[in-house]
Amino acid sequence: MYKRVTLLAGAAALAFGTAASAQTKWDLPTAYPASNFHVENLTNFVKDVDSLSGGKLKITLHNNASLYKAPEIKRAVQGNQAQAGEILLSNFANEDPVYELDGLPFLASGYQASYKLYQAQKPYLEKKLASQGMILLYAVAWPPQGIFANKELRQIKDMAGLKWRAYSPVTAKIAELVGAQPVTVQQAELSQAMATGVIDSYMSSGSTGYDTKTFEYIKKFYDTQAWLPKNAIIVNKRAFDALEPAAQEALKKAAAQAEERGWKLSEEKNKWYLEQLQKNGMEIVKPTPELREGLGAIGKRMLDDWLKKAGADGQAMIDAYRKQ
Ligand code: PCA
Repeated sequence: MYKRVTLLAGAAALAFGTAASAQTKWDLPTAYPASNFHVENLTNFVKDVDSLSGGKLKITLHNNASLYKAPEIKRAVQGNQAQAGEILLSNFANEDPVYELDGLPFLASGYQASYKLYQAQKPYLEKKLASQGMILLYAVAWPPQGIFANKELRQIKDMAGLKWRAYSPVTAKIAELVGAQPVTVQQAELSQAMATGVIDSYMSSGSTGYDTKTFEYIKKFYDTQAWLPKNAIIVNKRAFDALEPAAQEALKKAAAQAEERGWKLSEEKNKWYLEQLQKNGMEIVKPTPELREGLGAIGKRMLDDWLKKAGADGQAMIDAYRKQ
């Protein structure tokens, strides 16, 4: 009798052990809300990973900065506190110039140019992330960046004195160059910053304008189409290596699908987002040639600075982009 019980217990432990090791659970924090197209895409990615892995890899998505705030997500993935995460690459511009490239104004405007820039940037991005113990799963562009402001902006001089919300070192630098006052605020706190008057303007996409109900506070969107920053989904390398090969394949396949779907969704929804802003009383303004010129000159200056910082790798990225 004693023996039988032990055997049964042993078998149960074995079965339990097998089940436990066959299913892996990951956390994936993002700083953006469920309404955001990146998160919509991520939600489908998580479902695809589940089905392609036959239920062996379960990813829990934590949206709206509920698990980690935007600037903390990268470090959480690096330390494996979260096995995967979504980051805005240009948030990490101070760590390495490769993270800044897609945040530079007027280097690549429009989806096609931005996708080319991504192809030129990708090998360097992967190398940098690998040196930090992480793997790039996929990256998707935000819609083109324009300026939200109540003030009439005919030239960059008119931007002086604006209380300017920055989301990255580059957007803070733009404020400095035009004489605005930069305040760094991530999207999750943006509505509150507008409601309390901490900021009265910012540069971002129609997507963020919609997510944060910017139309309740700001009445104009200057459609400058200055650049398309990207969000990237990254994974901790140790966590990835610990997966069974079939689960690794499932993850990679779902990532490739999400990247393709995400770029399309970004472009399609950009039109929709701008319509929603208009429906809610916002004017979509075509920038004057003077404003475009002024911003273009700022872009040129920032690219020159970037090339100095980024050295040979930077030049190689720009050359690869321009050759395509
Ligand atoms: N929205 C994000 C980053 C770029 C964008 O379009 C934000 O404003 O925080």
